Amino acid sequence: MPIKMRKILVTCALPYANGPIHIGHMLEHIQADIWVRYQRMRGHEVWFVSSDDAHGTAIMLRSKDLNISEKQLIRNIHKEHKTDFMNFNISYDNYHTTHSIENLFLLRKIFSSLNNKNLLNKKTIFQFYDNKEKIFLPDRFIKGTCPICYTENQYGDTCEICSSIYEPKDLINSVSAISGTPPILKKTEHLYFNLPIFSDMLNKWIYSGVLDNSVINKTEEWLQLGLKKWCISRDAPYFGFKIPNFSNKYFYVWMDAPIGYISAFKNLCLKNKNINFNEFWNKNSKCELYHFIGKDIIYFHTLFWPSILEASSLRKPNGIFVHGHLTINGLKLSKSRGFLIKASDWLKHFDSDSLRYYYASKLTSNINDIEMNLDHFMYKINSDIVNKLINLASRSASFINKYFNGYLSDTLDDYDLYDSFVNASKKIEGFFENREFSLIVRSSMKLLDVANKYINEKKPWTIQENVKRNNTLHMICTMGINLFRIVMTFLTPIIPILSKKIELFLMSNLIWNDISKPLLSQKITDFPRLYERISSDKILQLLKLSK
Ligand code: NOT
Ligand code: ZN
Repeated sequence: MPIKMRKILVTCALPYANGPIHIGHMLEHIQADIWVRYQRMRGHEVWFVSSDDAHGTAIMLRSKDLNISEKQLIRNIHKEHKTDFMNFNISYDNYHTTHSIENLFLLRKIFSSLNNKNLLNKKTIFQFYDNKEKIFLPDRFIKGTCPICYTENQYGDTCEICSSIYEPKDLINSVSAISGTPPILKKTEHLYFNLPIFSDMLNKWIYSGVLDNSVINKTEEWLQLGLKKWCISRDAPYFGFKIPNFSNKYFYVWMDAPIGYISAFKNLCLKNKNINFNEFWNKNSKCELYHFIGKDIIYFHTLFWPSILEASSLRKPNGIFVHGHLTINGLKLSKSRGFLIKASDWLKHFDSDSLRYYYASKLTSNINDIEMNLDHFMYKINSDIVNKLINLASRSASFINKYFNGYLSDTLDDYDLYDSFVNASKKIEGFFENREFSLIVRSSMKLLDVANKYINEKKPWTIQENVKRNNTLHMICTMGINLFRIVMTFLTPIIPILSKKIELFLMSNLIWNDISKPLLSQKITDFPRLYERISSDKILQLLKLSK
């Protein structure tokens, strides 16, 4: 049955251009990529974009450390990030940067909308200042003792130990993280966006089916506390875009970062003239827009972002898809504690499909953290991919190639069983749509158990030598290949590289709408070596590298 073609724009949060992509970032890009690949397989028009988040104090300081210009730093990092995403087969249509002409243009446009609607006003405040380095300090660059639990060495906005949120002025014995000297309070003028005016709109919007319940709950808490005006300016020195007619002031990185979603798409439209920018972004757009993000940045996406879009007469997203954070062997990934596995290091030991598969086996639509246990990872890959999936194909293929010249039979041994596999697609489609990837993995493995049991019971290897060329053997093995083909089609968005290899082996593409028709009377190739078992040695090597 033909389904209605949808037009969908999908984004991932923009990684900061101040360090490498690690496998914690990759969780989100893989999650979004699986969803995107599935939608493409269903015949929808999908555009998948992201960008480096190239502005802010952290990037400015990092470039100082490295003794290169900010522009050089973000250029180098952009190249690295693009390579990492390509190597994990994240199928971006465009991976742009917020330090771009499109982003500046859109920022200016949105800024003038906000101005025209009188949504901005200036206010003089006192802010912490590093008098040695001559720089105002973002909350993250003030460190001190938590006023609630008295743990030392905590950030200016939150305590990592007791999770309290406080004002930098409440920190005890605070020092600048840049110079180590105690900060002073200094007067400065800033620009504020009138967020509270959007409270009513937000109070309706969050219940309009765009957020999952857990995300609604978080957002409700903030709304009930009451929204505050949002400061969108920063003092020089800063790396970012300058605010027109406001001397020495820059747009706060969180002002131009979300606009990066639009500008990455704008840049794509410049390269591909068949895409109509306005069709996707006008206020009444019928196209769909989804943002994949981590739970640490819900605030920006459920409060600021819809308000900025509303204020600029642009469309709002149809969904904010939020995931939890990654922990590895029970540990939080953390730069400061030196425990990070870089995406590029992962690939020195394992392939990209293995990580994609493992993440899929854990991903759901909720915001719980995702624990990666490396022994479990090894077990999962060896038992699911090698023992169940590859084994089903290889045992069937060996007979087809040995006795039937590589040709599949012209009928199946058991059409009822075949149909039951085809019918599983309905359930799987729902799981993909709703980002219940762990259920896809689980259902696929159940199907493989059924298929392997079928082969075990038919015992093709015991069929007498003299009847080896008979029809029964031929149909049993063709059945095995066909059941494998269906499950492999379901898994294609998750493990695209293995899937490509399987297409070569089957001499036929894995197409969602083709599974109802079995693959018959056609040639397959010799069964290639498809997958290496994972050994505990490799896990140890990876852990050494990440310390
Ligand atoms: N660079 C940010 C981060 O937390 C994400 C920016 C996402 C873009 O890593 N934003 N919005 N809204
Ligand atoms: Zn604390």
